[in-house]
Amino acid sequence: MSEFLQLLTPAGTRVAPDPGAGWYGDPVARPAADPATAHHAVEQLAAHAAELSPSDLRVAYRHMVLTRAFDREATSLQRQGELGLWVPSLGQEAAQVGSAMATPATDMVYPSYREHGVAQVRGLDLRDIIPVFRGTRHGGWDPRAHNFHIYTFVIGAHTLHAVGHAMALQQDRRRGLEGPAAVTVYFGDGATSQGDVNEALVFASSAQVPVLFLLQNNHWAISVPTTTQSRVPLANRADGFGIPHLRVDGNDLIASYAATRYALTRMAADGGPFLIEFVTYRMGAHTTSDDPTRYRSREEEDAWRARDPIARLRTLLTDEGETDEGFLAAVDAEAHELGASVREFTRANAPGEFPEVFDNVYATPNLQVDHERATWDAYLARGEA
Ligand SMILES: Cc1ncc(C[n+]2csc(CCOP(=O)(O)OP(=O)(O)O)c2C)c(N)n1
Ligand SMILES: [Mg+2]
Repeated sequence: MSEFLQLLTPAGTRVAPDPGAGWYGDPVARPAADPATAHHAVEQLAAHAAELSPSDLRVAYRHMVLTRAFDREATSLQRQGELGLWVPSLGQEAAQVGSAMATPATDMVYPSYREHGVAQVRGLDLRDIIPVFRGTRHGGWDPRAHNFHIYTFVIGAHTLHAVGHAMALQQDRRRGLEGPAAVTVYFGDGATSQGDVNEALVFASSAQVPVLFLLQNNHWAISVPTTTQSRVPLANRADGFGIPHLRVDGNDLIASYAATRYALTRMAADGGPFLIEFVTYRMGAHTTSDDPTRYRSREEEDAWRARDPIARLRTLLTDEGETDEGFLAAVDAEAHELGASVREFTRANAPGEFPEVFDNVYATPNLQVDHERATWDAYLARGEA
């Protein structure tokens, strides 16, 4: 029985879903859903994997390479003192790009703080992430522009926001209003120990709202290993909440895409939540303030480097004759240009005044916020800032 769903091996070879299905969990087979058997899931997952055309795979490859280039540049910029902090996504590109490519543009996405690959797929200008880490702007971008919420640094808090959002969608639907189908939320292995995340799972299950929990198990919560967070695979925890789940090779672009498509399709049929655990690895430091050599071995890092998500997809594309030197070189050139443009943007990026910090606190006018805005305006007017 396989540990997780894999459709593309580290050697870059396609494989069929293993019907042993140790990666599949369904504590409550709901009548409205598809016949929720592991066998049925195998067929559906294979069908979703087949949706990815060669051109889609090239798009995915490009997203992953650009994300990595952006991440590498931002890491260097922090080292040069241009950013206060950076949170690397290195190694998690397949889980992020695969799941994001499977998510409709109309569905709201709640990232945590490491989802640069999801931002890239949603169409955010990646440079918009920079001011958050340079300390020049609050939030960073308009969440409505790409249905991509601002980063949340308070571990797990946004899982509750996502569930609340999904409850609103459910209410709209009951009133006969058209709207997006689901909400997705990204969080980490460490976050699963947080009260907020457990409350979010309870509320999502009790209210049966369409929220997709996308758990990136990158094996570490700063210096605490996943094995300390849980004695069972994290996906199995969803059983206790009555939430169906999949455990997926998060370094496998095809499995990450297919699993997300499967989950969203099933949620559309039965309305309830779903959880996917992406088993991946944080190849970089937790943040640029962290030194992973203090708590993990070189052997462990090397073992995961051999499962690199980008190399795996490049091998597949090459072996299937779906790419050539021209395409690979063009993507590399674009990545190089992105790095240069991020560098230029960052160095020129000055602190803003971000008056919008007062704008989005409440939907309607609020006396306290009005007072705070007036105090801030008066402070600026005195010229002491
Ligand atoms: C509520 C809260 N508690 C503690 C922290 C400090 N903190 C920042 S990141 C982190 C670990 C998170 O690990 P995980 O959920 O696995 O996500 P990863 O960083 O690995 O992506 C902690 C404890 C925080 N930001 N918020
Ligand atoms: Mg983690």
